[in-house]
Amino acid sequence: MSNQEEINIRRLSGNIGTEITGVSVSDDLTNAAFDTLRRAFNDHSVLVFRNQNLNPEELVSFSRRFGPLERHVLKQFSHPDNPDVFLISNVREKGKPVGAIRAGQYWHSDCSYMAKPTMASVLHALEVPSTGGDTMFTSMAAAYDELSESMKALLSGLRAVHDYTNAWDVFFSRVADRPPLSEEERAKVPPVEHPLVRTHPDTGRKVLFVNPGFTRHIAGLSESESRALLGFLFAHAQQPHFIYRHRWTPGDLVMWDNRATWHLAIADYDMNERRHFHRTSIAGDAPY
Ligand SMILES: O=C(O)CCC(=O)C(=O)O
Repeated sequence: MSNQEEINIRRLSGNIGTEITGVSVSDDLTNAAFDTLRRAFNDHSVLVFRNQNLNPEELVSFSRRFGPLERHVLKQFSHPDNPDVFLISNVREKGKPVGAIRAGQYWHSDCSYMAKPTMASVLHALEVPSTGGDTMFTSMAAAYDELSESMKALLSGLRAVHDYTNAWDVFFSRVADRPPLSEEERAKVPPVEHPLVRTHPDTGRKVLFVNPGFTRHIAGLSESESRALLGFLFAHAQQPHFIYRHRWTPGDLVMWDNRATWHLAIADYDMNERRHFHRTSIAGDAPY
């Protein structure tokens, strides 16, 4: 049993991320301990736990404390024994990838292309390359806060279109190992519109809610206006002082708030070395 008194919280950078020690997430967490984690999650957007020895069921039951889970549209990459666990992996068996290969090698917020985007994602590292393969996280709440009042006024009330197939246009079309979505998969993820600035339902903070991976354009603007404004916002949010960069060790468990962050998996490792992760996704609400 992990309880509240043992939990230590250490911030990892000025605007985002905190490391939690004194908790084994496979334990039966007391309500008070869980409340401490939830508060840290809302305050810092990214939680890092080290040395977590978890099987898929334990990962699922920890994740469920935060809310109901959802399953990814790419069903073929579910864990064979537990469909709530999604495999992020470059491992191949009989020539075929066992998990989503090159997942998230571009800035994005998970499933922003759904009417109710994923609230949080939990990623557990099982095998990591000897060098590289870090994941970066950026705070979209801090990025919003730093905009001028005039820019905030311009953005207020705008809506943006998010589309999963945009990731193929901006990224996957350049790599050989991720086939396009099937017609059936496409039909499950039609483009959706969300407010460009959303209010975080738990903290009340305003957050920029567009991302390079899945945001196609800003509704009501011309193509060139939309490109220019998104280009500015994308560059703004990638400034180093908004970012925490996580260097993985096997056993790390990192969870992030997709309502308030983007992340990017850095593709600088030797693809012959195994990088194999388990992920769960906690369902979210429609942004407002
Ligand atoms: O592999 C990673 O580091 C992150 C993958 C990713 O983008 C995701 O799980 O959403």
